[in-house]
Amino acid sequence: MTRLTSESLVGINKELDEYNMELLRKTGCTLRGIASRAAGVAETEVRDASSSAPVAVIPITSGEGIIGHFSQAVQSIVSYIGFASFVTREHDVAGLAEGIREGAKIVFLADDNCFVAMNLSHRLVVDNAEATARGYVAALECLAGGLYSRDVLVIGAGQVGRSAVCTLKKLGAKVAVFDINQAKTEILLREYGVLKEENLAEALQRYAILLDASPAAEIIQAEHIKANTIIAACGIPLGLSTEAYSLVKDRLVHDPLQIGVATMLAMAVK
Ligand code: PYL
Repeated sequence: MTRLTSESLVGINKELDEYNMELLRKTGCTLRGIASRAAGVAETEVRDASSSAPVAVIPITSGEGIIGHFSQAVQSIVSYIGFASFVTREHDVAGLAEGIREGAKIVFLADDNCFVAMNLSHRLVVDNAEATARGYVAALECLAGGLYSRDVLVIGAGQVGRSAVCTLKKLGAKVAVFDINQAKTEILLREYGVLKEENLAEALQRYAILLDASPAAEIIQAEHIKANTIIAACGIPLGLSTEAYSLVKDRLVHDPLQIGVATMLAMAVK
C-alpha cells in the first residue's frame, strides 16, 4: 500500500464541491451516490443515518507517524457526506477515549498498515481496501452504464485489486487480471475463475474498461487509450502518463481518499 503524502491531501477539504461536481459530470453520480451504491444501501439510508451517528477521526502516531492533513481530509469527506464529525485533539488511545467520551458512534483511524471505520454501536469494522475497491467498481459501473457481461481488466492483484475482482464478478463482469507477481494472479484465477493476463502492454491494447489498483506510475500510455476507454484508477500514484491522462481525463475517476472514505462511511452505517 502506497503511503499518502501531506501534499496530496492538503487541498481536499476546500475542493470537495468541485470534486463532487466533476464526479457527477463524469459518472452521473455524486460522491454520496457512488458510496451508497458501493455499500448496497439506499442513499436515503446514508442521509438519514447522518443525524444520529457522529464521527470521530483519531490521528495515530505509530510506525511512520501522522501524515499532515490526513485526519483533516478524512473528517472533511465525512462532513461532506452529511455527518457531524471531528478530529480528536488527542491521538492514539487517548484520542479513541476522547472520541467516545465526545459521543462518537463511528470512529476512523489508520496506522501504516490498516485504515478502518468502526461502528461502535453495531460492532461493525470496515476496511479501507475493501471499501475503496467497492467504491471504484461502483464508479466504473456508473462510467460504463453497467458492467454485466462487460470485459474488464483489473491491474494489480493486491488487497484492493482482489476485492475489486470479487465485486466485479458479483456484478457479472468478465474479469481479467494482470499483476507483475504471477503467483497473485494464479490465486485469483483459482478463486474467482478470472482470466490471467501475462503481458500488460499487450492486454491494454485489447481492453477498454480498466480498473487500475496498482501502485505503478506511467503503465498506461497514450497508445493504450481508445475512444471508448474508461478507467477507475484507485492506485496511488495515478498509473497514466501525462499524455494518456489528457486523452481520457473525462472518462477517468481517480482520487487519493474521497471515494474510499465515503464508501467506508456508507458501509459503516448499515
Ligand atoms: C489509507 C491510505 C490510502 C493509501 N495509502 C494509505 C496510507 O497512506 N496509509 C497510512 C496512513 C497513516 C495515517 C497516520 C495518521 O495521520 O493518523 N497514522
